[in-house]
Amino acid sequence: MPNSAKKPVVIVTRKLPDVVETRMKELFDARLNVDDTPMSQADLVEAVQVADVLVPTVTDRIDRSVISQAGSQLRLIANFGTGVDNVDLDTANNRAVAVTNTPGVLTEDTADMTMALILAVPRRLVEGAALLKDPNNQWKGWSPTGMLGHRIYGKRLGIVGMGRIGQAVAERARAFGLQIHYHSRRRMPDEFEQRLEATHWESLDQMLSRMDIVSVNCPHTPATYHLLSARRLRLLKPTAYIVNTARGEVIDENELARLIESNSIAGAGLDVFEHEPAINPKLLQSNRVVALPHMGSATIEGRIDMGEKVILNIKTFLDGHAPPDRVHPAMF
Ligand code: 8YV
Repeated sequence: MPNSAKKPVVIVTRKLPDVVETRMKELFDARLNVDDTPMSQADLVEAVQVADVLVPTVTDRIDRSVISQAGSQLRLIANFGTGVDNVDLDTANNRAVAVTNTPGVLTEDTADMTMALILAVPRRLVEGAALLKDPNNQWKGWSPTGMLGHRIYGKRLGIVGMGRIGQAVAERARAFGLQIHYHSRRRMPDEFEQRLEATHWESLDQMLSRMDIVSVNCPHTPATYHLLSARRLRLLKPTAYIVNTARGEVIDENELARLIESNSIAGAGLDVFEHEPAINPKLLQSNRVVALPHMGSATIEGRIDMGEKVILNIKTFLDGHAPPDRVHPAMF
């Protein structure tokens, strides 16, 4: 039977896992980016002039200029990702373009990566591995004072942002014997605080000055831009470590680099950067920094789940129902 109904045009800005793309091609008039070349602002404008639905990622800046040049057929921006700081939510809302994201499905992977960095930096995992892989391998065997790092058991972990990922980090960290502290817009229920023996700090400043490890797990919003400002970073103890798997913009990266360079903090585990893909070179030069290429949610399972969520949001929306992961400007 010929299908005379025109399928909605769905433009996907980056290459997604094959199974996700196959399903999108079945359901929609999907325009895919097979060679994964990031789209320029001009490409994005061209896309929103023909797409019914745009599927961008963190690498696309869907700003006021792009959205205001969209054709009237654009009705949904179904972000492939949880953070929506790449989308101008207010402009989308004013133009009656709905926005959805993919919460929940990358919580565990991102929390795992956070925990990996919490272990890797104080225990010098990357330095140790590099020592053996160095073609001029200088390792002379075990020594009582070789490769000494710092114990994490019993140390104070301060989690900035106790949303889904913050909570998943807290659960893991507790099992490793860390003391859980947190600063968050919303205080957690008593049950959570009691079970994890978690201490809530009303004052971020006070928490920062007392922590051994700080983990950033809040979204990037206008309110959290440089939340860890130069002033606040200077409150950290010189023995403190900082881990960020959220967004680079939450930390003043240049000040962090200065503090690392001057030994004013002990180290950093960074999966995200303020001006990706650019990274302050001082961070890359330091042995006390473990830097990763924004791979917190980079598991094939997670990326397929994210694609599934994108498809579900598009389908539900186009069928005339409220998509499960609709984002409203007031939520951020
Ligand atoms: C994603 C992320 O890989 O979902 C997020 O907010 O930061 C990442 O884990 C990326 O956003 C995909 O667009």
